[in-house]
Amino acid sequence: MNPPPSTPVRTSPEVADALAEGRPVLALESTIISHGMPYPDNVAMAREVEQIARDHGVVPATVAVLDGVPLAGLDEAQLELLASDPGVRKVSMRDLGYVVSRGEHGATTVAATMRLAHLAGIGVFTTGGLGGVHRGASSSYDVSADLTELSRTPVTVVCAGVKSILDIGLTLEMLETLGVPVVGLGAEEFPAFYTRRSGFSVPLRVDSPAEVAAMAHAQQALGITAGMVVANPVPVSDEIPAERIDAVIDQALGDADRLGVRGKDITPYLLGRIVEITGGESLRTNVALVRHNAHVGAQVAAELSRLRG
Ligand code: PSU
Ligand code: MN
Repeated sequence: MNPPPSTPVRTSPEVADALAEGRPVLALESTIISHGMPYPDNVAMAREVEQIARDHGVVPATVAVLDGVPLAGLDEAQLELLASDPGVRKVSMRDLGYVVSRGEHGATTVAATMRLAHLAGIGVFTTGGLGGVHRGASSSYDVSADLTELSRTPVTVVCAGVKSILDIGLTLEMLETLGVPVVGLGAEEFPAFYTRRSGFSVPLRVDSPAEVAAMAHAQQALGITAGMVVANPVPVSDEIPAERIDAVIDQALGDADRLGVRGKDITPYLLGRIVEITGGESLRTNVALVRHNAHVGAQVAAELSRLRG
C-alpha cells in the first residue's frame, strides 16, 4: 500500500492510512527546520507542532526530500537529520528535480511543500511565514516562488503573515494579481510575523477555522486551482512591538547588504541575524507563532475532512 502507485510522494504508513480513510492530515514544511531556526530549537519545534496536530486528532505530515525521495510523514531520525545536517539543501520549486535526480537531501520551502503535499493528496499546510516580494525587488527581481506556487496549487497555507524583511504591500498586491485569496483569521490588519501590526488591511476576514475550510471547499467546487493564505496573527502575549522589530530588521538588512547576501540565502541569513540581534527573543516569538498556526491548521484540516467526507 505504500507508496501509493499514483503519487511520486512516499507517504509514511500513518499518513497513507489516514489519507486512504479520509481522516485529516496536516502538512508541515522543512525549510523552517533546516534553514529557519538554530539546532536544537528547530527539532524541538518540529516535534512539538507534530504533537499539536495529534492532539487535535490530525495526522502530521512533515514534508522533505531525503536521499532523493519526496516524503510526507517523517520519523524521529529523519527530523533529527533535517535539523542537524548542514548538507541539507534549501529546495524550492526549481530545485526539486535536481535533488530528486541526484539522490540528495532537501528541506522544502512553502512552494515545494505545497506541491508535494498536493501530490500526496493533502490540502492543508501550516508554517511560520511565507516568502514574498523582497524590498528592493524593482531592481533585484527577488520574488519568492512561494507566490507563484500559491497561484497554481490548491493547498491552504496557515501562516503568521510575512515579515517586514519583505515588501508587505507589494506581496499583497502580487497575491491579488495571482488570484490568491488572503484571509485574516479574526483580524482586520494583515500581520507581520513577529508583530500583529503591518499597517496593511487584510483583504478578507474570517473568524473561524470552519469558515476557512468552507472557503477552500468552495474554491475546489469552483474549479479554482489557486491555494489560499490564512494569516493568523501571533498571539498578543508573544508579539514583539512593531517599532522594535522594525529597527532590528533594518539593521539585519543593512548587514546583508554589506555582506552581499542575496538570492536563496537572503531569508535564512536574515532570520539568523535577527535571532542574534534580539538575543533569542525573535526565536521564542517564531516558535510561539508556529505553535499557534499548528493549532489553527489542524482545526482547518479537521473541518475540511468533515466537509469532504
Ligand atoms: N519565512 C520565515 N521562515 C522561513 C522561511 C520564510 O519566517 O523558514 C522560508 C520558507 O521555507 C519560505 C522560504 O518558503 O523561506 C522562502 O524563501 P525564498 O524567498 O528563497 O523563496
Ligand atoms: Mn528569492
